Amino acid sequence: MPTTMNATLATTTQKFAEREARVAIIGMGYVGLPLAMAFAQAGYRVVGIDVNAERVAQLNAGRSYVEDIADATLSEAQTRRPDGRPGFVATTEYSVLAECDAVSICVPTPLNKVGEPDLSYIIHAADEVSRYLHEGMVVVLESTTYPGTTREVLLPRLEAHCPDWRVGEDFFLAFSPERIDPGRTDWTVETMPKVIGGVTAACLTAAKAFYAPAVGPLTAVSSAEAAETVKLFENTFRSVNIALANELLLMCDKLGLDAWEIVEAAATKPFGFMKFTPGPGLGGHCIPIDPHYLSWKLRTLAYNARFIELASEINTEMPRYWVQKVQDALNSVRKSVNGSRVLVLGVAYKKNISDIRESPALDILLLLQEKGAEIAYHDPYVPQLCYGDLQLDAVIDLAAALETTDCIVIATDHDAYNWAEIAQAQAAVVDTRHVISA
Ligand code: SAJ
Repeated sequence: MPTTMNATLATTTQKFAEREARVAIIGMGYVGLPLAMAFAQAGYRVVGIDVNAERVAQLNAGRSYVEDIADATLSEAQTRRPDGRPGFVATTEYSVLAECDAVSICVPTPLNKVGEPDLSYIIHAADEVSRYLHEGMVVVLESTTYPGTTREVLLPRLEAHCPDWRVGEDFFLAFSPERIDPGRTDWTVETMPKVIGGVTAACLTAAKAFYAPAVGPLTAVSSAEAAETVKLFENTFRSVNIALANELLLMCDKLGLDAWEIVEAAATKPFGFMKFTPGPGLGGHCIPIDPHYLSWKLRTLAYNARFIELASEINTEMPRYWVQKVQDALNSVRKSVNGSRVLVLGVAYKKNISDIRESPALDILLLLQEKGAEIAYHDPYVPQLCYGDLQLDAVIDLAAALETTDCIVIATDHDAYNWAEIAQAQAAVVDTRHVISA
């Protein structure tokens, strides 16, 4: 009945407007915790749900494990509110959802061993939410996923517990992609423009009312599928352009040109160009993964997303390209890789962070190890490597290591490095970031 629907929607939006709402975030990671802090800052009562009891205990003890969230920010969110009600609290208990007016799902969406979407985290969260779904509740999925997930995977699970309820009338469901970039300070969750799309128009209205007080300017799109696709397009754009920069490097090898010189000069064009640089390959938990969610979905629709596949092929080939450069560099001083000491500088997937997920430096180390090199690494942010066959402690005395190694591979251009000092070393240098030869 339209009046019933409007009454439910009106009640829900009113709660957000008056900051009377209690909201939950599932997944206290690098996306969920900053979002929880933004909701608390906006005046909501916030509860963070995570399956990891240790993380929950750390948060409740006022200790943040997310680099972008200071303990002080966490403690501020935890202080008792002006109305005397407790501020942010973390828990492993999903039952708290019974008293929450809204929930954001910020759980991982990795690829499985055969490179297909792994929705197990989303499905677990959806099943828990559905157990506590109640009238007027707003559910927003933030996890990066293929177009259709919100409507085809989440919605049926939410409806399973309340079969006679209707989405957009009795409860509301939307998708809003996360744009958290760990370490970035110029754009934060509170200022970042955010895209949002509802399963129905009423869902969009409810989700916007939920998010508007806490995040940057909202851009509404026509559906949850559109919002899911926006995120994948954003990150596919990066993967394809990074691959183009890497292929420029391969082409410049054949042409006898310096690819970085070409990129820098092209970047002087004040319009119609966006700078990307060649590198060791494609690391991180977003760019190497997200495009495959899009290409996987299109394969189910009998379409081959060729740009995505080609970009992945070129980007994943780069570690092998750079190991060949090591081989060439050692060969030029009549040494073989087998038995030579090779020092890799930087194993994080990009500079000035500690995250090694999908880092191409790890592939370079593994390939060198396979060829018999005596490998070592240094990274001011990563004291120890436990990654499959790579069980290594970082070298401590970099100066000494530089003097005794046969070849240096610059894999991550952390600002902490003194490149002039490194350039003085006797060893051959393979510079995947063009910081020495700059
Ligand atoms: N890379 C290159 N050449 C480039 C740019 C990047 O080789 O020109 C490499 C990086 O070293 C890294 C990988 O590609 O290994 C990914 O780099 P990235 O700059 O895309 O860093 P990410 O993975 O942290 O991407 C995040 C994304 N943020 C979100 O998904 C919310 C991405 O959308 C951002 O644009 C990006 O940060 C950013 O701009 O820093």
